[in-house]
Amino acid sequence: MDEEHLHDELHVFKDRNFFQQKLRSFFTVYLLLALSFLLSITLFAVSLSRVSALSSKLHEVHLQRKQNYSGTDFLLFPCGPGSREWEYFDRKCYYFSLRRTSWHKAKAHCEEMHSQLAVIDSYAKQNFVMFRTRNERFWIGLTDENSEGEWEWIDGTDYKATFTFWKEGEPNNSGSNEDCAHLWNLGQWNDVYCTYECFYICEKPVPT
Ligand SMILES: [Ca+2]
Ligand SMILES: [Ca+2]
Repeated sequence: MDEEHLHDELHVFKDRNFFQQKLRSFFTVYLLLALSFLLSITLFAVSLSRVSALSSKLHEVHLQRKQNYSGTDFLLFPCGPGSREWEYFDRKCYYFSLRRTSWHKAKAHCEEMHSQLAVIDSYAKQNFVMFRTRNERFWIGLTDENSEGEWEWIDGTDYKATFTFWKEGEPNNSGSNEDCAHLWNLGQWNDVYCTYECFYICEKPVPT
């Protein structure tokens, strides 16, 4: 082997060596990239499963709370935890207004709240409302606007067949203009003109 040939051989060997080194470093970079890709995929999958586990846990808690409402919360707030101004009595919910208004506006306001002016059809109910109203005047759902002297409960309850609690001498249709009933002194009923402004009682069934 002459010197020139040896030199050439050395050169080729150097080139090959350089090429192999380059290849190795490329391979390392690709391996690292692939590894980091795998790692991110794994992390993503783990976090996704954690999020879904958390959301199903939340759903469970929400369901439990809903079920609890029919238990303890129902005993504490039978008229609904979101409507604490409603008071429970004998399977119904009652609202005692804080503002005075006419009978017709009171009727409309009760209807807006998916209820009606109270129909006092028993002594037990009368006892409940008169204890609560304490001599203040409160409209009830009783009127003789349609026909003078023919009293009618707004829900169609038969007036003649049910309990009444008129004050002595009432209803007297004073001034020929008293067509709406309210609770008066000691919770006794009085007829007064319908544009008179007083408090009012709304009632509705217990929400299911
Ligand atoms: Ca009248
Ligand atoms: Ca009267």
